[in-house]
Amino acid sequence: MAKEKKSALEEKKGVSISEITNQSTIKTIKEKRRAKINTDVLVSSILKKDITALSRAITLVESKNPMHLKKANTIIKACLPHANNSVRIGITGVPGVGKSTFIEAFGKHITSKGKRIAVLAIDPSSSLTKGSILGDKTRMEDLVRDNNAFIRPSASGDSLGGVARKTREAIILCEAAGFDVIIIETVGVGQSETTVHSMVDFFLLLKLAGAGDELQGIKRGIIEMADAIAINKADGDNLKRAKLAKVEFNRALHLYPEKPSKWQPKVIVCSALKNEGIDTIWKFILDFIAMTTKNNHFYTKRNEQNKFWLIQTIEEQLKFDFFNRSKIKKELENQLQLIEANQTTPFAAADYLLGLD
Ligand SMILES: Nc1nc2c(ncn2[C@@H]2O[C@H](COP(=O)(O)OP(=O)(O)OP(=O)(O)O)[C@@H](O)[C@H]2O)c(=O)[nH]1
Ligand SMILES: [Mg+2]
Repeated sequence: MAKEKKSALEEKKGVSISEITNQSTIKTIKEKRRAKINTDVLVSSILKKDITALSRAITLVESKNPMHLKKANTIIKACLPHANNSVRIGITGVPGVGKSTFIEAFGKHITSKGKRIAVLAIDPSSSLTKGSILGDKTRMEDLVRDNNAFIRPSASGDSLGGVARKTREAIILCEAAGFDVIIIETVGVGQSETTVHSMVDFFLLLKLAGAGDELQGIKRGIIEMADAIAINKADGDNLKRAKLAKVEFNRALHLYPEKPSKWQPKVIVCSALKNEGIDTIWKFILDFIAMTTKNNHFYTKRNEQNKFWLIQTIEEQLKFDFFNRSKIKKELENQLQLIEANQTTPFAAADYLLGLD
């Protein structure tokens, strides 16, 4: 086909095959150079704190196009030596608890201290609802306009693992772009809190004061993960209930074994809407960083997280490669039918599929 094209062209323009080959070689070299220059330019722009370049790089990370992913990998590799120097904070809480309002107030507080903040989100439902960017951006109006803040809506993806990987890579890019504080927000759904916990230094749980039974209906694991619990909407009529909830949470937290960080989780009441208690939370975070860098837990945890992500990435990749093999796709269908007809067992079918080359 290519040959036919070349001879047709040859006829038309009267140029030789070798000339054409040379031209196309030059073209590929040029393309390669352009691709290289693009990534080089993007990296140097990111390092110069250029937000547009950062956004473009994150878009490459999130792309499904293999060429884009290749570029993304090059960029991440180049950014890696400039990463690792921010405070990573995870924020979780049920829908409506006030995460966006909180992040707006918290973000403004951080930027008023002369620091730069990036907000990323992991939203397990985003592939269905197309993310909550609209709501977030209107709730974070001031922060969106702040030059020292960068807000990126949640990546969508087929699996939480896939989305998480993109977020991990976005963290690296944001750090290379000189952000001092990175917030990873998630809605308290499914496994997303655990995922966020595995990529942050400090984990903040936002809660609402309920009608007494504060500890009911909360996944035990989340409380165990929290470095601080902020009872939000502690304003107006709600203040008294919020304070009662604080006592109850404090009591409950003391029943948990000591954390490896030796940090005693804090409980605080706050009002994101009225901007109350926000400064105290930032102070807690600074205390936490000071304490855990001193006792080395900060670095140990980041190392542990990196090891965890290595295994996690391999697992994801293996799974992806396996299920995308055409032979497996076909044979899996057959095996599923055999299972339905009671002619094989899930274990025998798995053994068979795993044994295919
Ligand atoms: N009274 C009071 N209302 C608040 C406070 N924080 C948030 N709200 C209100 O609670 C509602 C939900 O706030 P959001 O910030 O959108 O909550 P969210 O957790 O981001 O919600 P999702 O994005 O849906 O998960 C809004 O109407 C806010 O104005 C607060 O401190 N006090
Ligand atoms: Mg929100």
